[in-house]
Amino acid sequence: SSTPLKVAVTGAAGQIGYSLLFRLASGALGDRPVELRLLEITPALKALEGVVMELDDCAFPTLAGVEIGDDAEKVFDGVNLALLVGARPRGPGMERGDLLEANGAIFTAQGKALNKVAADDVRIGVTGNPANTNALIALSNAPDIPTDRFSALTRLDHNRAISQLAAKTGAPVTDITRMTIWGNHSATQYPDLFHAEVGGRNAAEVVGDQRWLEDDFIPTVAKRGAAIIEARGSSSAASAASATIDAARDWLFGSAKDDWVSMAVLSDGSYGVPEGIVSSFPVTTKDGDWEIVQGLEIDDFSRGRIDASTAELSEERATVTELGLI
Ligand code: NAX
Repeated sequence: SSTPLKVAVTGAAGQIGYSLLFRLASGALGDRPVELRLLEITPALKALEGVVMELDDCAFPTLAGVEIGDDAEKVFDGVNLALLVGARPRGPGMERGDLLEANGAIFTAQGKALNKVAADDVRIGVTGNPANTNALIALSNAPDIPTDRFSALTRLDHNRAISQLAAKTGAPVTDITRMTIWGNHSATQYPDLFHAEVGGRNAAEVVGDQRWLEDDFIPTVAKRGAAIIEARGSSSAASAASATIDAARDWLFGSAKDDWVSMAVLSDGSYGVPEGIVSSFPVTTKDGDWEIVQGLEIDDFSRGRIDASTAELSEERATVTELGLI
């Protein structure tokens, strides 16, 4: 269809936005023209105008239009895809509860606005941290939008895990399939090599080194964000934008045959993950829908790791429930 896909991006004047917008505008989601709807807080609108000047200057053939604003109900009007990137970073002296509360205000308002004005086919991806619980807050405040239209980003963790496994085994990234991130997009996340494959062979067996898996692979993937801040002096932005695009593209157009992706979605109780939290699972996607991959065997090691991360999500859920955000 040549009607533009209306894509909202929040936090559009931020670091991730600076990479994400140019990819979206240049056709990362396909040949269909894209209309960008960019939401920022009022003090960032001037900077955002500068970014829009640069978007104009790229003369992208697939960019059908750009609108910016600080009013979610206007910006989200009729959007087919909403990428919620903007969030309140953790400031000095802020406790975890303070962070959940500050973001709660953002994601309750944005959930309500999407509920009111988004297109019937809207898909909503949350990148802004704490992403899983922000997605839970947004979906809880959008009662007319089916809950399966919301997901939180664990694709960056997924891609990081693929890259680490490829480096360890000497295989190209294209040979790595069936990677899974379970749980929270946080240091407790569990990147699972027991179901992943390298050239069709079980990854844990190919690696053959439980110590590397526990002491090297899992912490490297889980703490990669901190390592990038340490090296670069600011947090991962281009890779986060790239993962946000990968996640949206696969959601809308489908995951590869015989493979799956990681997405944080509202748990239906699969694999003993408590219902009512937004947790990362292995999922296949097709035509804008996702399904949790069923029937994987979970050994004791994986069980412990999954339970630890989902317990953290249950605690976050309890906190935002107490705060009256969901
Ligand atoms: P920046 O601080 O550069 O940009 C965030 C932008 O959001 C700012 O321009 C700010 O004005 C805007 N904003 C704040 N409140 C808003 C609101 N209510 N409505 C609209 N815009 C609002 O952060 P950046 O590096 O771009 O990261 C954005 C978010 O992604 C952060 O929460 C970050 O923690 C999170 N990340 C999530 C990742 C993931 O894998 N899920 C990885 C990368 C990143 O750390």
